[in-house]
Amino acid sequence: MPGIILFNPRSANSKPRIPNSILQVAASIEGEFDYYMIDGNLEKDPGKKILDFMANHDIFCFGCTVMPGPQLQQAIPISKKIKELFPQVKIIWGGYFPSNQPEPVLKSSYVDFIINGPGDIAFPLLMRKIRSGETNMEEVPNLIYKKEGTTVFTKKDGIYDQDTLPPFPYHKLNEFYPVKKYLGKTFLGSKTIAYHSSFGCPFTCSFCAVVPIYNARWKGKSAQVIYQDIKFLKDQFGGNAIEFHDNNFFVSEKRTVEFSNLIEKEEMIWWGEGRIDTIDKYKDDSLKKMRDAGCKMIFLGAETGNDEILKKMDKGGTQSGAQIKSFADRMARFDIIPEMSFVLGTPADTEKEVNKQIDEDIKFIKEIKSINPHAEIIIYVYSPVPVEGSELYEKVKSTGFAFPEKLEDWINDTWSNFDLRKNPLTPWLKPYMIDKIKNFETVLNGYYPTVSDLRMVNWKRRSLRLISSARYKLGVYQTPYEIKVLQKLWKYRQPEIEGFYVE
Ligand code: B12
Repeated sequence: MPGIILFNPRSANSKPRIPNSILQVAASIEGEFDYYMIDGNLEKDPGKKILDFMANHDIFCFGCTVMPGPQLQQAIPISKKIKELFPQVKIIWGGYFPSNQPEPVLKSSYVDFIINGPGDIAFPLLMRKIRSGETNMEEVPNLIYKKEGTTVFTKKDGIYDQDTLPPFPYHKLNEFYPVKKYLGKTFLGSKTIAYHSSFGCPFTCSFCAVVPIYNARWKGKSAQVIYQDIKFLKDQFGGNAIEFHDNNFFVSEKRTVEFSNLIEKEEMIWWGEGRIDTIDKYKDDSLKKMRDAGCKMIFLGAETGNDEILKKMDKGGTQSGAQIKSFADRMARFDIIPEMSFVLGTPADTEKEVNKQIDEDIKFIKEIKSINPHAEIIIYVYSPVPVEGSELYEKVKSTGFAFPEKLEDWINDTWSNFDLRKNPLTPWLKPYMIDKIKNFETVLNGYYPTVSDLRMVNWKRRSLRLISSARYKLGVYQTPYEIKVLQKLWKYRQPEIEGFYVE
């Protein structure tokens, strides 16, 4: 039976983790279509593997998951080559990049269809229509494609009831790549499971790529279903820790506590992403239960200590600078590590204002560390996402900022680092501002090395702290080469770039 290739392009210098994007897509066609999973994180030359496979098998569709950033380095050239050598093969892209940037993707003329958001219903229906030679795709939900030069967006479905979706075909993945290979060592455990238990987020922060796709909706699997899946991965493949990859795992206190009650006896350590104002509403008993059940660290979007800017970012909810500080203190009392991410360098009317805000955010971050020295700090530089109509994005556009219109331009030197949110080259951010942010980050990571880098043994931590202390205390961040040299020598890992996986 003609088959489908599902491709997970390589993510930059990070250890492979369970490719949930293509695994969930595989679940939607399991038993109906033959499919082959190819993971760029585990293939020396995935392009050659895919083309050889197509030359020797009857393949009618190539499905590729694409996040912005390094995954484009493989997704673009491989898709282009396939269209050249196998023009009859339909190329379908899904994931955050094509969903948020459909025009350059479809204008490339080698991507036929984009799955806009969840593909659980859209993909099997699209496959059936393609197999039966149908050309009218209007009834396929969550689809974007070109029709006589016009971009067609079909009806967007609400988020599906996650408990009703088919189980992930881990057995099938195991045929292509041993699942054990994906359970890497992190500071959470020696066999860390990457698991995704919900879609979307109830909030509309205007710097977040989730918003244009899910529009403040959220749906999650029940605690029971999550527990069953995790128990299966523990018993079958020896998983002993969990990274929840949800955009917002902690939306429901009831679900979190229910899951904690279920997972506690399994003695697994886990990490997930949540909101400060949501979790701050949790009862002390709930936080204690979470900690007792293995919740060690929570990734939290703190963004900035400036309430005006939180408002401009449509952070919504009740989050404030004062709450971020009190929450850092509260988390210390429950021995849960708050991993707070900050977004520096948002646009303002004058260069002076942009620079002043960066100084304030640096001062605020140091306050958080003095309140809770165990708080982990992640620093991002604001890189625009197309949240049309939001005050922030309108401001961005007014500065003349525009995304590349040509797909290949997204992998040229200028733009390939754009989405890493480290140096986005936005018009209002001057190079000296980026240097200040990066130098502060170096000194901060020198004085407080991340707990997640297992290779940073104590004597290395103490040495880094020693040489960074004067700079950190005096606020002297220029040219911190002595710290950089040691961080390079000891291959210091930043979790936001490389994830937690060390082996
Ligand atoms: C796991 C993950 C990673 C992993 C890599 C995972 C991998 N694929 O190997 C690591 C840690 C390496 C990583 C790194 C980065 N990531 Co990341 N990552 C995620 C995360 C947390 C989960 C993705 C996932 O597995 N979701 C679960 C699956 C089931 O959902 P899904 O991908 O949405 O898939 C569904 C649909 O989208 C659709 N679909 C998706 N793909 C496909 C393909 C086909 C063929 C079809 C039919 C359908 C389809 O159907 C699926 C089922 O319904 C997401 C946030 C999130 N919760 O989704 C961020 C996220 C995608 N990453 C993000 C970013 C920015 C990055 C980095 C650039 C960060 C950095 N500064 O370095 C790097 C670079 C990545 C790269 N390109 O190499 C952003 C993207 C923002 C944007 N502008 O679009 C996100 C959205 C986080 C955020 N909230 O901002 N990431």
